[in-house]
Amino acid sequence: MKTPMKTHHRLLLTGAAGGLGTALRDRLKANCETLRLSDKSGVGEAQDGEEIVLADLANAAEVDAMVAGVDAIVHLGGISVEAAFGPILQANILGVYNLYEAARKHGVKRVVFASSNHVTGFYKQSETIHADHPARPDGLYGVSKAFGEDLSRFYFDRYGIETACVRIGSSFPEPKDRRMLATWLSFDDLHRLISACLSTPVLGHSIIFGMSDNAVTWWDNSRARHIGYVPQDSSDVFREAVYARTSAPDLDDPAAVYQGGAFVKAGPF
Ligand code: NAI
Ligand code: 15L
Repeated sequence: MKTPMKTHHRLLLTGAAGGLGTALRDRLKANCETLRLSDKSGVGEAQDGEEIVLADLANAAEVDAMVAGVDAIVHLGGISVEAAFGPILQANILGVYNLYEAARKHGVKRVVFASSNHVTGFYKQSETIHADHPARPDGLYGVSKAFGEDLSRFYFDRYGIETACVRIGSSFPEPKDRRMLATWLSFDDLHRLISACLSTPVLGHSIIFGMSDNAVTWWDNSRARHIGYVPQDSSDVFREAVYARTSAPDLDDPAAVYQGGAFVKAGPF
């Protein structure tokens, strides 16, 4: 992969101990002089080019210290699946507010926010949607990501903090089922997408669906061409293997009808 530009001196990665944080940890060092890693715990020792500032996103003072001195933020931290409202409120709603307040106070002007396809999970798998379609969250998790998208728009309009809301599809080593043939985002493409968000001259407040160059797709990224993201991977190479190990979808099952898959019937917790 072409080496990305070191566009930032000190870049903050939240959720660094999670699945995507772990996948991006080495990759993002190419984008900055120093990568600041944060999570509640579990990031291990700092390696070359890294520093660690642990923080609970729900704790405003800890988040303030986590953000102080960075030039840009890749915000992955938070609850990443459907869950009870209490933890979602703390990590995703209060957490994203604390993050933007700290960014405002410390003059951070660019954020890449890990939003989710579950902001629009109640559109059907037979529909193609783009960034201007209204949110149709498929659960409290999706609602919390929609809140993050709206909050970041407010901080752009009022304070000029640019944000890319990346509605990540399914970012795993391989697509796990037939739905993920449409939603899959390779780790390398995720890094390409974040690099594009960090380096594009004018980001503004943008919504982009995080997907690889999959033949089957429900999402149209034509409103985000200014970001300059060009995916280079595709789920298509996994299609035969996925079909061989999975059965045809039951079209009476909401998980097969809606884009959010099983999330549309998860909970209540
Ligand atoms: P993950 O659950 O593996 O990682 C999330 C990290 O956030 C964890 O390390 C956790 O400790 C941390 N975290 C949770 N609550 C926290 C708090 N209160 N304070 C500080 N840290 C906290 O999730 P994954 O898969 O790595 O996803 C990363 C981000 O991308 C999440 O925001 C998720 O919603 C989003 N996303 C991921 C997708 C995927 O396919 N992996 C799809 C769509 C969105
Ligand atoms: C998400 O938002 C989740 O974080 C991830 O675990 C996947 O389940 C993904 O969506 C998906 O829709 O496949």
